[in-house]
Amino acid sequence: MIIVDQERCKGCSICTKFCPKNVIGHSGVFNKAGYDYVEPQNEDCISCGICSQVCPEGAITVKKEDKVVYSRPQVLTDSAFTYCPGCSHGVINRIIGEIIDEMGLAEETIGVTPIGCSIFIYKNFKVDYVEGAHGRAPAVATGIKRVYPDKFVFTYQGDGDIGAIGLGEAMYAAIRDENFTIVFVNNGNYGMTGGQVAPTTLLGTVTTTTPKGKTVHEGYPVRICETFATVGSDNAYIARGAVDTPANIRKTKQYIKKAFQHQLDKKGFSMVEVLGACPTNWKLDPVKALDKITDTVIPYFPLGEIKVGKEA
Ligand SMILES: Cc1ncc(C[n+]2csc(CCOP(=O)(O)OP(=O)(O)O)c2C)c(N)n1
Repeated sequence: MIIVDQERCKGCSICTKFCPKNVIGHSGVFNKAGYDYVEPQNEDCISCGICSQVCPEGAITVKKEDKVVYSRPQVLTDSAFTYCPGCSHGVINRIIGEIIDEMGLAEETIGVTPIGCSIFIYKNFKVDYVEGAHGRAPAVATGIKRVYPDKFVFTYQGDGDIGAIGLGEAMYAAIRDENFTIVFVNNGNYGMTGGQVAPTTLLGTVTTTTPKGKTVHEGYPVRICETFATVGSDNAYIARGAVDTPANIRKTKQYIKKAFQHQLDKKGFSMVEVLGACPTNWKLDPVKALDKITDTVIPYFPLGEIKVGKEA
């Protein structure tokens, strides 16, 4: 059985796409924020938990008889996410929350954000956060981790942040084999500022700064993980996941967990890229935006572990 937090739901329809039993549908009722929230339409739920795994708002609790199969991670605050409907930042925040709960890291964690939609993570977690300037999170994280080597430190960044203005800071953290973890979200554009072209934007893509489509004039799309894999320690951990399907969400969670463990084992630099959707700036509904990741983005940015340290 599923319980939907009606006030958290933003009606993005991603749960309805993936429910294997077609249990979930729109209620036709609008919550206080103005969204037509979803609710169960029949009794066919098999408590598989997929709806809650794909929900970008952490709005669905799944129970089997009296047992909770899935619920919102404990480390998340009660406040609703402020991302746009269907934004992948929500799913990625939730996965990180699940891992922090499972690994018991809440008390030890210091998160570092730069500027971009990634910044909102600090409102969503009951852990310590420090905010750096745009692109500078890896420099700030370097200082924190060197002073507090036993704290668990991770940065949470955007693709514009890590691939353009902050490329030097991030790459030098890898070159110096700093013992913290970078998680960055590749949504193919500068999300917060309205969808400008980013280093990861695919050729031909129309953005607010490439109205005729991106060309090599703005640069070939950068495969950040592969580039970083050429520098630094042979023992670094670098992987790329995506959140377009339940299977890929689960795989991405494994990569991030592995990266976090790499840091806890003091093995040096770790980084996970997550391919996500920005439905608002892509001008697609949330379900079609996920299809775009599957059909167009993943073929250019292959998923998997890109650098697995010899001792990993
Ligand atoms: C030094 C500096 N330059 C530019 C900006 C404006 N700015 C704020 S967010 C942002 C884009 C962030 O894009 P990205 O890193 O891809 O993250 P997203 O918002 O897509 O998650 C820019 C350019 C700024 N805040 N500071």
